[in-house]
Amino acid sequence: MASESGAPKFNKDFLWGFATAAFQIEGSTDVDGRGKSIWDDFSRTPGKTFDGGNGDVATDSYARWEEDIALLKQYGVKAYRFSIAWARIIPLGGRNDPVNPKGIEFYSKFIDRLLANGITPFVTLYHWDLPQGLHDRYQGWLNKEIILDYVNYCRVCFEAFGDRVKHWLTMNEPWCVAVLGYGRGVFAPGHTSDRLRSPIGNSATEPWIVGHNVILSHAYATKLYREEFKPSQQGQIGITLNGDWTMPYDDSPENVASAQHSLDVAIGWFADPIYLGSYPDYMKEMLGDRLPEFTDEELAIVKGSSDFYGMNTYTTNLTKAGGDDEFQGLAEYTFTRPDGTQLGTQAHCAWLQTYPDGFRALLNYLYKRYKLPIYVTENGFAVKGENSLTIDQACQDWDRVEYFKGACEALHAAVFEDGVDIRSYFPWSFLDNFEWADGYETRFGVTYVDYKTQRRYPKASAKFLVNVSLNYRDPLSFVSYISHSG
Ligand code: GBH
Repeated sequence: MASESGAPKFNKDFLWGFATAAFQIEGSTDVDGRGKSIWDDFSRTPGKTFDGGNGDVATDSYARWEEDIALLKQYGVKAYRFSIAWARIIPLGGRNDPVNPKGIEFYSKFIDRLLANGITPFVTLYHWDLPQGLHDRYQGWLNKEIILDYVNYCRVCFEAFGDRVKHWLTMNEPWCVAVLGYGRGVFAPGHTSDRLRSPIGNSATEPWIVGHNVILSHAYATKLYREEFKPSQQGQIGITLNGDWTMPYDDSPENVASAQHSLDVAIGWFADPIYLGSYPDYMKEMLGDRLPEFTDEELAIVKGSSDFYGMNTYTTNLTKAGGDDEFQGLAEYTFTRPDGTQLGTQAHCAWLQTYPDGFRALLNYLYKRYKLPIYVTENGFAVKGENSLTIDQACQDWDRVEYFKGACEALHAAVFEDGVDIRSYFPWSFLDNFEWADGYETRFGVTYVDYKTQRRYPKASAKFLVNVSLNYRDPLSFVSYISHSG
């Protein structure tokens, strides 16, 4: 961001921190009046998670919240991104269902403790844990009804916490909600056309309907916040989208076009209506009348409904035109270059390799296209085979350090060389935790969690990031710190 003297610098309120999500860490699923979420039974169903793991205990953070905050304080973070479990606040989910005072009390004391330790709460209202009650009542995100229930839930949160929370994220990664939950069927509620996987679902229609209802729910919640809460509470509200950089596999015209097509579906599906006011043309062509339409009145509420660009990003894909995957814009992804070399270091998950230049390129693309300050709300790496190592070995997570080293250099270059206005960096994740369909097999934490004892052990990557966060303001010491570590 250009300063008065013209030299780019980090924003004075830049937030360093770590991120988590309620279902991945809290456990205590049947405590203090919490209702069920769609992930409760889904994760308990045989075959839905890689190792059979579920969310019943996770990192036990509902019980160990004080210990967690003490560790965040020890790390010296300026902010912590966490999510609120809708079913703890309104156990059955709906606008006429009772609010649970114990749920309010839990997050309220949590927020107070963060603030008492000088840590800014950065709150996600929805990170995939839909109340089961709403799924049972009317099929959850498939039904427009949900807009009213989601907005009511948000109102309860703004009223209860908005005096202290100044950073709100309405939704985490709508692409994942729609595609993984209702297209591929790998996340709750597991709808898909693949009848070997699920008796219910239509992957050709449902994801587009779900995405549409998520956008509207987000937009109406923002409208509510801006009209009734923002004038007194003075906070910011926006959505956070997943999205990875794409590069054409080679310079054939089809492959060059495919890189933009995949960005149009991975990111533009949500970002274009929210920031620019319409679905991408490529999606309209690809989907025809399967893509729902906004009324003029809705569009007026959707356009401009995010105060900033919330960015979750992990990797870069090489794209080739072809295949039948509409969720990737009819492109195929690979990490193998035409000469047979790999793009970067392979993570534990098949979809993730290290590629810092892609992070920098994506920051630039998003800033140019959507023209808003960017909050990086997730970025991280799972070391291959980490779960089979001893605790000591796992804490020497040099591939993760290498990943964050590259990411911090890219962040630095985007700010100081490219002039991108970036406001936060939240590595994923504070702790190893329940990695959705991967169960506990895949570890993303900068802190190792021994699930037998629930003890936490800082990994080398935590120490690296803590040191970077102490040095980032001065471009020279930042770069020299990064290049002398790891
Ligand atoms: C984030 O999503 C989530 O917000 C977080 O909860 C999670 O723990 C973290 O990542 C680590 O996974 O096409 O089926 O191969 C990351 C975005 C988008 C990454 C979809 C995986 C490919 C899935 N994800 N992507 S698939």
